[in-house]
Amino acid sequence: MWTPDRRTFVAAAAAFTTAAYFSRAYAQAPGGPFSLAPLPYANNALEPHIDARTMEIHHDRHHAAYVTNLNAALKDHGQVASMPLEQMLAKLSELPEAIRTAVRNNGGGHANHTMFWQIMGPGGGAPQGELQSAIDRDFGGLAKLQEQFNTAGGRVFGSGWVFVTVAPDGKLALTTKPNQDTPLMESGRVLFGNDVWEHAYYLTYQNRRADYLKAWWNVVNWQKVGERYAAAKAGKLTI
Ligand code: MN3
Repeated sequence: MWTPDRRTFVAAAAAFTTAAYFSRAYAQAPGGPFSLAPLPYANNALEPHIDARTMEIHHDRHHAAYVTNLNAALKDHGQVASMPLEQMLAKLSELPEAIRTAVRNNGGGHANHTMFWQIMGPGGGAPQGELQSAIDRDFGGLAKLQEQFNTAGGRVFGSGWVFVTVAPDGKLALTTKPNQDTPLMESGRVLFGNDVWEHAYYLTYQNRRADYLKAWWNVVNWQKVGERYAAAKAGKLTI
């Protein structure tokens, strides 16, 4: 009979406790595997560029609805529900047809907004170090990136997003997606992006999307974008 020595036993017990903790945390999550994290700053932190009421409605209602609807879609699909979100989105075509559209719209919405809150903040700053070099190399500088990004964001017809993607080798590229689609659906990685759905700007800017796109650069958290750039190059960026 195999008898574990004390060290093995302690490690196994610790692993068991950790596993038990996580399965309990999962079981207690109301309604499913995904949850809405609070905004990492106050609703009014991005004023005057994005007003507090817009942030409140955008996070507490729009993003919350994506999470609720994603969990509801996954309710009877435990195997899909256990996948990390980025894998779920990369394998959309392999998911059961009954939940594919719901995962596309709500899983995409959850991933996009989770990224979006994270890459904004008061204080802004400027790109530094390797990120700054990559922007210079791939766009000819921050001003040119902003110009191309704003033009692309302005051209999104109806609702969608404008993104800067980052390849494993650090190469940056600009892309747009309709609705809640995301480069994650092609196994790409998003460095940062802006939401050009009307709900993101209408209270302050009404139909003036171009003004919103221009003002938005004041609330980009370049330190966080730099951290995402480093994580992407290390193969550790998820959503
Ligand atoms: Mn939105």
